[in-house]
Amino acid sequence: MSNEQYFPSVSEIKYEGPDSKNPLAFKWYDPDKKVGGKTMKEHLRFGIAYWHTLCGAGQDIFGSPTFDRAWNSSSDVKASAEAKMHAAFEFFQKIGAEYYCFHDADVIAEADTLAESNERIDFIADLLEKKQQETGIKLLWNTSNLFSHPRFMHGAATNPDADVVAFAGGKVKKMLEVGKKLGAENYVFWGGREGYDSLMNTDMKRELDHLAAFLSMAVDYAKSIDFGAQFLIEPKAMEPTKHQYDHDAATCLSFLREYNLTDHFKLNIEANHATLAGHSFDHELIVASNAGLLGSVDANRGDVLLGWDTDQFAVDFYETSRAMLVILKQGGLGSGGLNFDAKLRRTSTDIEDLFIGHIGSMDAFAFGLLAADKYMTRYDEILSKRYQSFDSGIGKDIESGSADLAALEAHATKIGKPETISGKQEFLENEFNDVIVDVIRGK
Ligand code: XLS
Ligand code: CA
Ligand code: CA
Repeated sequence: MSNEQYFPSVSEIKYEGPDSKNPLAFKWYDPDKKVGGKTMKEHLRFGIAYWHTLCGAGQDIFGSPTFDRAWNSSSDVKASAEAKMHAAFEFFQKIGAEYYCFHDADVIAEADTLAESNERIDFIADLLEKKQQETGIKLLWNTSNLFSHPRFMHGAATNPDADVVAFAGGKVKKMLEVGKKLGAENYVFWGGREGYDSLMNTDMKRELDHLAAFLSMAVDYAKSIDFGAQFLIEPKAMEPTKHQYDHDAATCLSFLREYNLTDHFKLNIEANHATLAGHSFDHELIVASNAGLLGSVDANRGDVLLGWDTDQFAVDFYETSRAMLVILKQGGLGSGGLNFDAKLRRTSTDIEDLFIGHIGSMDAFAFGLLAADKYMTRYDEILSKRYQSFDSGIGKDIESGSADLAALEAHATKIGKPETISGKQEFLENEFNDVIVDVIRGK
């Protein structure tokens, strides 16, 4: 089975440039092209999400699966995990992604007991290790699914039943070991069902204490097995619970600070989760980045009219350019990357559509990188000019902490009335559009 081609109609995706009309070619993502001293590949560190790309079957809450995937045809647990893995690596290689990400339950079906699930995980982890060695493809991050099984219906780390918390802990322990074995560069904690629907049955304070205790145990265990991956919390405002505890970047930062966890965790910012929280993607990125804690990105988008977690492929050049501006400004994502936590619409049923979706997003982020790189100097100039009154005089005293209210009063009395200064928002928006047009024109 290992040499079977699951995507026979598609060969390795190549860069053909913006004039190409080939839907199975990159128009902007030119992996070895240098942008500001690094190649596009080094900047973007693309990762493929196993759960959507390999496990997604096109079902939604109103309808059954619509995708017919050859690797999902076996009813034998191990045989189907192996087939899915071969399809996965064929896809990763053909699309040219350096990284992938998975939950334990994505790579092999869970069993009823922890012991049996772990035995299954060991089986597939050995095969994944071999595949990684054969192909050079690396693990951006792994994680544990603590939300799909009915046992987690009241949460995992915040479950009111300590037995379930223990079960969740056992699963995380195993996945930390797997992360170490497979050289994961990060480990993600997305808060699945950590949140609540009603305060009638929820002791929020106690649940948050439990969440912090759980995460501290994970930090300690990773240390004890010498697993050096960067830990990441992934904010999300709602879905599946009404109020997720990891609501947005600011809420996560406050939680990490309250429980002294900022030395061990950074944030994994997802575009669609930003919009669920009522924020823009670049807002969430910059909140995390300002704290020095922007670790990685789940690259996707929502839909303004639908308002739920649609996990669509990001294709809006304006939005990816804004996002890449924040990422470039902080000097890149370090051990993080851009993971396509994105799925096809259930009506996009062709096998080629899987490639087309990823190609579009890879191009959109590559384009964003070019636009952000082009705009960076101007952006720095705009911001430094706007705040230049803090570079000397009273502004400098305010920033250094040497001013007091009496000094402010004396200054205000002396100047009489501050000048009216335009924020120039429309001018800057138009200018940013000009940059986008310049990149399109190859200028
Ligand atoms: C769900 C999340 C999830 C995490 C990983 O909404 O995006 O897929 O990224 O558990
Ligand atoms: Ca995500
Ligand atoms: Ca999502």
